[in-house]
Amino acid sequence: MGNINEIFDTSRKTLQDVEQRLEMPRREFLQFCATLAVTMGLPSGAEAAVAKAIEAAQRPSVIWLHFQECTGCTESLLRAEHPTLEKLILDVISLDYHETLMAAAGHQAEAARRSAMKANKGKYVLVVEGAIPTKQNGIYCKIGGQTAIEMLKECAADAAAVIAIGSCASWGGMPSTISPLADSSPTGSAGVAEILGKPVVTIPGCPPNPYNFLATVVHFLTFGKLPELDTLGRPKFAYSRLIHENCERRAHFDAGRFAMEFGDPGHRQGYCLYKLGCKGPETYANCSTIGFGDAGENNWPVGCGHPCIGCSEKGVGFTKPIHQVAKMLNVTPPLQYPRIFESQGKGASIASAAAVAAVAGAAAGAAIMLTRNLGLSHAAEEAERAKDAAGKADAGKAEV
Ligand code: FSX
Ligand code: SF4
Ligand code: F3S
Repeated sequence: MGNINEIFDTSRKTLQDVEQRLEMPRREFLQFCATLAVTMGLPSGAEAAVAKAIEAAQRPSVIWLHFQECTGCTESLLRAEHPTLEKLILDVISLDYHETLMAAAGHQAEAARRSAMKANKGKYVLVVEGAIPTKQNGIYCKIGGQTAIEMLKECAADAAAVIAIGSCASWGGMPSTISPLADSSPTGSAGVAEILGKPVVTIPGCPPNPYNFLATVVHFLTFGKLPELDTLGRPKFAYSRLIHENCERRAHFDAGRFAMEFGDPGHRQGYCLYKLGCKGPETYANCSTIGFGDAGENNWPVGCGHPCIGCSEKGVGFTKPIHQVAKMLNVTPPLQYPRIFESQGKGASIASAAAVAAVAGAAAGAAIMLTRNLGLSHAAEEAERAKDAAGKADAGKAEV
């Protein structure tokens, strides 16, 4: 990766300039910088460095490729508001090639890509959206006469950094789904790192949260380097905690209160979706803490009443059946959670098992207890449902 001073002109511009460019009040801009700093897990006060970097950034050239995907990654980036993310991103970066957004088409577009690559050799950021088909030498995705494999390799050769946005580009995602009747996906879809044979930054999710992408780019602008990554290339600030650890329904899980069917009383009261197949317990992402878009609180799959399908986790999303229950990777509730009393739940409470684990550190024992309790709780709820049904039947008879 190049040195920040070589990549960007760090001469200061004023906040007023930014205000005008973004058509955004200064206070809103600074609030936004603070949000990004918090998303990145930076200490308090870091928003000043973020604001300074955005003020001074001389828009690094970005080449954005699209392969096998639905364009949801780009769409989610363009749908965010307050401030409009696209306004900010288009101010912070120079988007020199993006098939969905650019006005140019055909040979003109390909010429623009090549000239941006030549002018910014070694300095541009390559963003890849979509998986890369590998079967039959990659003929299932061709742009301007080149296969996706060829175009990716050509563009990655002189890039300062490569970012795979979305689950498709990160590890194959939805196009890599394998039918039970086959032993590989129809087009042999692969992720960017697999094709390039080297690690890249990955921002998985289908689509990924736009703030995770923007925070990664702004980290690059602020510190001249990428944020700390895990072994799968994911920024640790966004993907180091399980969704289940910070889920708003977690108290219901700990108390053994589960929705058993879509639309049942538990579902309507916001109970935990574990038994409907929620993959939050085995998916690392910050969906439960930052939400999506700006439509208000709880704007994420579980908040809207649908189990997490693990769209950002390789081996879970698009691999496990949606309604199969998740594997529990961690049984201990976060320390900040208030104690849940057994009497609030139905059947034996998971809280008791989790508390044993927290106090005695007996995670293995707690896991056994937890498994038992999930079973007991399920049985208790089934018995309750049977009782309710019998009650309704009796009431029906009485009315006749
Ligand atoms: Fe779609 Fe992106 Fe999913 Fe894939 O997101 S939202 S199919 S991750 O590449 O456009
Ligand atoms: Fe939330 Fe899903 Fe965990 Fe339940 S299982 S607490 S809905 S993440
Ligand atoms: Fe995907 Fe689950 Fe988040 S389905 S968007 S990883 S809540």
